[in-house]
Amino acid sequence: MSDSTVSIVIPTYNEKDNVTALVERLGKALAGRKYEIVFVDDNSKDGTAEAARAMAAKYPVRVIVRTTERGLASAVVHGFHNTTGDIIGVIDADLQHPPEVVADLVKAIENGADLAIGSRYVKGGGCEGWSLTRRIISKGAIFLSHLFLGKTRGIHDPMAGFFMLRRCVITYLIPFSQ
Ligand SMILES: Nc1nc2c(ncn2[C@@H]2O[C@H](COP(=O)(O)OP(=O)(O)OP(=O)(O)O)[C@@H](O)[C@H]2O)c(=O)[nH]1
Ligand SMILES: [Mg+2]
Repeated sequence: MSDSTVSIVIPTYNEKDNVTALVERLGKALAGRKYEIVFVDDNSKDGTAEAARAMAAKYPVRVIVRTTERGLASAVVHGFHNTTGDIIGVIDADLQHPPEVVADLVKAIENGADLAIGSRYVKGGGCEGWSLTRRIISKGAIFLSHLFLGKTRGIHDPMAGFFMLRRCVITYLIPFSQ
């Protein structure tokens, strides 16, 4: 599966200052692989979409701007529908999720996992020196549960999501017919 294409979905709302560094760091993490980066921007007023589009000159970046719908979870699902990769990932744009870890998550999928989840920083803690397994904790899972299991949506959570999965995992859950 090492020849697989990786699609990274990035939901954005007012992230102009972060998208350039994010794409550069993802580009390094995924160097030598086939990949695409799909931004789903909800009509940010700070020029996020333009800054992301500017990266398309040098990186495999596409930018989708939604004007009639808003919201993180639906932006991610919208992104999923606009990917082509066998491995699909989601990362926040605000650099709270280290883009370098994407390489580890891809490897976990290539080594047989259906889903690889990275946690982001924990307040008062930190994850320096932690093993990847230790870092793989609940936040991404909570995000996924909100996405796919409507009844969990009432639970208050920042809805952070940093994960990667095999395409077949979501084709099972979300019909891709559009
Ligand atoms: N398309 C889209 N993206 C969003 C929306 N809200 C947040 N985002 C993006 O989703 C990602 C996560 O949002 P954050 O605001 O960082 O959420 P968080 O990490 O839980 O909260 P903070 O601790 O404040 O950073 C970021 O890339 C945001 O730009 C939205 O309504 N639409
Ligand atoms: Mg954040």
